[in-house]
Amino acid sequence: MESKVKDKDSLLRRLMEAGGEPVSGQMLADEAGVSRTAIWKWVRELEEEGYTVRSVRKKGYVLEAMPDLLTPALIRRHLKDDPFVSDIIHYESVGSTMPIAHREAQNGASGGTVIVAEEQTEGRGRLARPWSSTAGKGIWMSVILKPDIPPHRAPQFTLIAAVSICRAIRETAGVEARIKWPNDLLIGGRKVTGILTELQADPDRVQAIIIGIGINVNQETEDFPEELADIATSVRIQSGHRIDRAALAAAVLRNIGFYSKIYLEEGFAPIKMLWEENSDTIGRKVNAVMMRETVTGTAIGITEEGVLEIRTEDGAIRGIYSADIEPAE
Ligand code: BT5
Repeated sequence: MESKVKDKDSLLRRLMEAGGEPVSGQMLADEAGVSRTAIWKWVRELEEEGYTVRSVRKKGYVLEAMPDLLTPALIRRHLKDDPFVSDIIHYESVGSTMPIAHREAQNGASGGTVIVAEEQTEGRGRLARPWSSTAGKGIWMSVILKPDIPPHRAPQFTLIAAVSICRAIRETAGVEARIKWPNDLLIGGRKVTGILTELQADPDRVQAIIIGIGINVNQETEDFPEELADIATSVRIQSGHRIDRAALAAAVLRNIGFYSKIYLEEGFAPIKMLWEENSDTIGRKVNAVMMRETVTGTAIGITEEGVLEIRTEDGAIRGIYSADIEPAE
């Protein structure tokens, strides 16, 4: 069904739905119950937001080009009727999307709320490590989930997110990312995505899970700061073409919705299987570097709890809850 025009955003949706065909200004005005001048003003506002709208004499308005932004309208265009995303809150520039998502979750935002920014000035990884979030080049977002699960199952959502992002990158860009336990995605051995899962919980119940997702999308090599030059990559560098960030963000969200549902209905087994299939860690000899010790051995799998299992030289199996994984010689 066509969107009914009542304001600037619904006008935009209507022009998008027209798929390049002109839509008459008079018809839009009648439908919205406003003057043709009011429609023209909304068109001007859209142009200020970066849309190109052509006015074809006697025929009406045609949407010719869309800006490269992660606004709700541009992401939703690719989500269609997908039920997972309840709200998208878009910022031009923020310190980090994480504290904003925590605040929204506490203030009653529902599961499926997404905070997304074009730029982060204080993006962060685990242990407060910095996360480079160049303006307009990546997807920097936090997804709020409110599943009814006990807190010890929350880390599994990092794995759900990893599987979802792999599939989204494959669908959108046609390249294969591999998962490096627990929270990195690599392409060609370089980091393309980092995931940061945080929790609001009572002792026995999760209040909210915040999944922070950073995906390098359209950076060129020279866009990365020097310290990342040898370790980071982007989907664009690896696929050889520019990527529609809004389409990729939508694919990530759709897949997170899809796999969360499978997980909540069928348990962790299907996720574990997909995760192991996409894993860069399983079967490799690794050093798991932790605060107090380093465990060396072969990564043999993950447990139901998302714990990495390593078989050490003496044949013992060690469960690793949190570590940085390096290749071992
Ligand atoms: C992570 O931490 O990989 C989690 C990153 C999560 C970022 C998202 S963006 C949206 C949301 N808002 C935030 O503020 N954060 C989340 P960790 O495993 O600790 O890795 C951090 C390390 O990755 C750094 O120490 C750098 O070595 C490297 N790094 C930093 N920026 C990078 C980038 N853009 N691409 C690849 N590697 C990067």
